[in-house]
Parts: sequence; structure tokens; C-alpha cells
Amino acid sequence: MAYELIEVRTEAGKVGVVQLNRPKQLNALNNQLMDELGAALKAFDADPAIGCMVVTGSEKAFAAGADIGAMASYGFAEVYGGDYITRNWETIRQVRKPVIAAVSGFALGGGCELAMMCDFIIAADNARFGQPEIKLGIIPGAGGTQRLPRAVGKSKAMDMALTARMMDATEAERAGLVSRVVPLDKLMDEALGAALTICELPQLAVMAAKESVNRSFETGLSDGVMFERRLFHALFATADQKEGMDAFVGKRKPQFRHR
Ligand code: DAK
Repeated sequence: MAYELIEVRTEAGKVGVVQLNRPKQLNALNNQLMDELGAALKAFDADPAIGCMVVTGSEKAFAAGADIGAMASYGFAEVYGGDYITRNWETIRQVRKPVIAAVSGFALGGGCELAMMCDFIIAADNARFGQPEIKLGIIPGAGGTQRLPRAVGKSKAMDMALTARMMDATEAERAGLVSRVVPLDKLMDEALGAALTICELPQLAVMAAKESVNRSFETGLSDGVMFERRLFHALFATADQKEGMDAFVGKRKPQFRHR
């Protein structure tokens, strides 16, 4: 598939990088861009050479939200009856390998929601997160009212959704929305470093860890712990579990085969 609104590349033959590329519109997310992003992530997910993905934007904007101009004329019939802004926002959730959001600049509205759909967020020190939809007469529509309180708690989530206040990178890290903050010029190095670390680790265990952490958002504690236990047991059927433990006991470097 030829992409127009994203740039796609592979780093070290192992990390799939998707860069949102509508810089003049601050990477406002329209249907074409979301279709392309979904297709690129699914292609990387299906590629056995790829162990992890990074989604990033420009220095000024990860993404300033869904494309307001494209949405402005929609009525209920279009947004509910059609699939104009719903058909491609869940694709990222189908991706089984880890996806890291490398965020610099604005991550607003759907941009903040997209970052939160990724497995974790590494932020540049100029990152600003917000759910300003209220100023447009709408509310977050791609999971913001659900994922944000899980990430930062009710009070900050309410503050952001009700006042449209933006959160800077320092506050976002303190609140738990992002895992690391780095200087802007180190953002991609940091994200690629994290991605490469993941690529070196046993992929079946990586996928199981992602699945299990994600399950914690869907279940109660007892069911979640049981789900985790089943995956834990299953990993003892992998060659990489034998290799990892044998290597530790033998004081040597493991050679994982992702089997
Ligand atoms: N949409 C379209 N264009 C945008 C945009 C957006 N969200 N954000 C910025 N732009 C465009 C501007 O119109 C401007 O275009 P030109 O005038 O140059 O043609 C260009 O990007 C540069 O923007 P500014 O001139 O405004 O730049 P500033 O530095 O002055 O301000 C800003 C930056 C990010 C503070 C400002 O642009 C801004 O407030 N942007 C809008 C932020 C916003 O309200 N975002 C939330 C949008 S609603 C759903 C899925 C997703 C969603 C809902 C449902 N489903 C699956 C159901 C998501 C909804 C949203 O995200």
C-alpha cells in the first residue's frame, strides 16, 4: 500500500516506525490517515522480522486531534449511521506486538487518545496532552473519558475533559500518563532504544505480557490474576523459557528464538 499521510520505515530491521505526516495541519487525524496508520501497523504486526512498533509525529505535534474541518458538517446520521469517524480507530487495538507512542508537541483530543491506545508513551519535554473537545461542543469519542481516568485518576481526567486544560510533559509523567520524559532531541533515540530492548526479548512472552496487562483494564482482580496465571503456565511450553532459565543458571547470554 502506498502511503500519503504517514511515513513508514524500519529501524535495525526490527522496529517498525510510523510517522504521522500532515505537518501543516498538525497531524490532524482524518479517515485516510487513520486507514493508513491501521494498515501500516497491521503489516508490521504480521511481519516476523518486526518485534515492536513506534508511532510518532512531528516536533510540533504528535497529533492535534481528529480533523475538525472534516467533522464540522457531520450530523447525527453521519457519525452514528455512517462509519466516517469510527471505522478505523480500533485497528491499533488489534495489534499484538508492542506499540510505543513517541510524543512531542501537541497530543490533543484524538491525538491524546491515539497515544493512550499505544502500549506506553515516551514524551519529549515539549509534549502537551489535552482533551479539549468540550470547546467544540463534543466530548472525547475515542476512549479519552475511559483511558484518561485509568491513567491519571478521576480528578485530573475531569479537570482536562471539563476545562480543556493541557497537561505538560512533567505533569503527565508525574500523573502516570507517560512512562518517560526526555529532551526533544533524544525522543526518537529513547523510543527506538526501548523498542530494540523489547525486540531482543522473547517475543511470545512479550506478547503475553502485553495481553495480560491489557486484560487488567477489562476484568476484576481475581479473573485478571487467573488470566495472567494461564499465560504464565503456557509460557513454560516455549523454547525461550527453557533458554532464558538455562542461560541464567549457566551464567551465559540467552539466544532467544521467539519460539
Ligand atoms: N483539525 C484540523 N486542523 C487543525 C487541527 C485539527 N484538530 N488542529 C490544528 N489544525 C490546523 C489549523 O487549522 C491550522 O491550519 P491553517 O490555518 O494553517 O490552514 C494549522 O493546523 C496550524 O494550527 P494553528 O494555527 O491553530 O496552530 P497554533 O500553534 O496557533 O495552535 C493548537 C495549535 C493545537 C493549540 C490549535 O491548532 C488547536 O487548538 N487545535 C485544535 C485542537 C482540538 O480541538 N483537538 C480536538 C479535536 S476533536 C472518534 C475518534 C476521534 C475523535 C472523536 C471520535 N471516534 C472513533 C468516534 C476525536 C475528536 C477530536 O480530536
